[in-house]
Amino acid sequence: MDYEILKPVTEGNIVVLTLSRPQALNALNTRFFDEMDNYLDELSGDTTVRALIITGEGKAFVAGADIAEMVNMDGDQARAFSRRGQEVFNKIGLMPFPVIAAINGFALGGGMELAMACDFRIASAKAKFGQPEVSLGLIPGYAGTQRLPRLTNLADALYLLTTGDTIDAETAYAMRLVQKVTEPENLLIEARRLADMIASKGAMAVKLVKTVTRNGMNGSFSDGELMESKHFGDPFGNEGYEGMKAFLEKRKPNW
Ligand code: CO8
Repeated sequence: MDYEILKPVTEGNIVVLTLSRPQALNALNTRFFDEMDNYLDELSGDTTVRALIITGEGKAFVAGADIAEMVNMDGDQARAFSRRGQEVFNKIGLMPFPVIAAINGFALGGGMELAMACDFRIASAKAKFGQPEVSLGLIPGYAGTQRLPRLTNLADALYLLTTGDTIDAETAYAMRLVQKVTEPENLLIEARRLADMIASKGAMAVKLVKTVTRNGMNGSFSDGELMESKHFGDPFGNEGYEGMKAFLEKRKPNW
């Protein structure tokens, strides 16, 4: 597939994916979801990749779903567009390596939902966050109502969802919506630092720990424990032996 909106650049074992539709502040349209769906499938099979950083070109990370496209939809089309977006964003959680949102500017509506679907959020001090759907007479459709209270808390989530208020990066940090706030010029450096730190660890262990932790959040504690024990055995006999042997031999692991 030819990509019009996605601009991926591979830097060693890290991919920086820039969403590039700056004339519409990177608003999410059908074309974006088709490209992202395809690209995530492509990337999940690439064993050389150890982390994905998603950022936006221009003054926005993403200013939401494409209002010009949505205005022509009926209820059923809107439901299908919502479901499609949820499916594509869920793929981010299934990627076998961490996905980091490097939020350079506006992350509104669907843009904040995209950021929340990632594993980590690093924000430029210039970033702005909000779920302004109610200002349009709408509600979020890409799981914002579900992820926001899980990442923050019920009252902060309901505040953002019912007022449509826009908050700055420091407020988002205080709500635990973002993990770090940086000067704009350091945004990609910090995202890269986090990606490199994770990329230096065992690939299989990182994949397993992401899967077990994410899946565990959706079930009971005891089911999560069982899943953890089951996967604890997986790295034995390969990557785990190398990591443990390296420790005992006082050397760096050769993954
Ligand atoms: N959709 C389409 N076009 C957009 C969007 C958008 N979400 N946001 C900005 N644009 C376009 C503008 O229309 C404008 O186009 P043009 O130059 O042709 O007039 C261009 O981008 C630049 O935008 P502005 O001139 O408005 O830039 P400003 O710096 O003045 O303002 C803002 C920046 C504050 C970000 C402003 O653009 C804004 O408020 N945008 C809309 C934000 C918003 O409401 N987002 C939520 C959308 S709804 C949503 O995301 C629901 C998700 C779930 C959908 C479920 C499926 C049904």
